Amino acid sequence: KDIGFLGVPFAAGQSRGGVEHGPAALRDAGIVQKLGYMGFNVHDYGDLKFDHIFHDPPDIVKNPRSVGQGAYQVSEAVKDIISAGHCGLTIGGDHSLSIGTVHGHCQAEENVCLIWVDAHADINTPLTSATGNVHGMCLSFVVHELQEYIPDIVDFDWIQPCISAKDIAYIGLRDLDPGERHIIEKLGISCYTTHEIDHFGIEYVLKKSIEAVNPNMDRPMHLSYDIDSLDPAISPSTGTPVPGGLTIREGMYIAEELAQTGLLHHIDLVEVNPLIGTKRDQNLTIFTASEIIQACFGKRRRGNVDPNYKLP
Ligand code: DIR
Ligand code: MN
Ligand code: MN
Ligand code: MN
Repeated sequence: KDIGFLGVPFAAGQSRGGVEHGPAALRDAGIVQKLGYMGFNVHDYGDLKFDHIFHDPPDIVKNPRSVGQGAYQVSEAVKDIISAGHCGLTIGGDHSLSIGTVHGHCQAEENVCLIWVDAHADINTPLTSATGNVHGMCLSFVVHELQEYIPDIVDFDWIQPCISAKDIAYIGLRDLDPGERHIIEKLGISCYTTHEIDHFGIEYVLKKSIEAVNPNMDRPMHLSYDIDSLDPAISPSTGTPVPGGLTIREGMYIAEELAQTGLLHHIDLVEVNPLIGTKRDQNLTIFTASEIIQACFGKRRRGNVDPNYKLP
């Protein structure tokens, strides 16, 4: 498959400036070229442009018009990328953009399942959220079982719920709000927190997570990778860091194993904020993100065989 690359310089789903510079930072680090060197044809769809919305007072969520309209643009773009037969790669931007990527992916093909790698569950409803930040609610808008709990919000009316609780597998969670814990429990969503990773090990956790959503390995998979799933020691430049995160080896293992399934049809890499921390923090976070992305597309720590290699 070719890669359809899309930058999403979007920040209205949370309250810290800078996350809109994530796509430029990863482009400057050469991510498009690196995927090219790996042998992929990369179709660069550019970075989305978002109109500044001058009048966007908070409703039950912050920046409702900006997020609602922005996520719609993302959805349309991802629908085109997947419909063109490419494997989608969206670089954020804050995680509210995944309302659009999941929605667009589900418009383009059926039976999508979702692996959500994050410190957070991002499944608050607008009414359970303590912050009003949509990046902590994105899943609630697309999950069928939660629709009766979602109030009307301006510019969110286009969203068609398209995912069921049984289609979601969480990995790496460690900061859950009470409403989120309740939802995960009540809907029976597959959830392996860092506690379970400590207990069982990443190999078991990943195997069980894949089995939970894709037991017959016949469904297209959507991977939503929040950089804050990783430990702040290796990804400090993010808006809501949580201590005790995935090691780089656990993060790489998840990416490498999912790549080997051959079923990843779309990948989000979100919440890199290149304005947070020192220059070292920023470079480290961008490097980590770049390595994770390459691993998601098949780069392996053991090295990849080059069929054209000739011993000198
Ligand atoms: C918190 C934090 N649960 C909220 N969520 C974050 O705002 O709903 N998500 N940081 O990425
Ligand atoms: Mn092509
Ligand atoms: Mn997230
Ligand atoms: Mn997060």
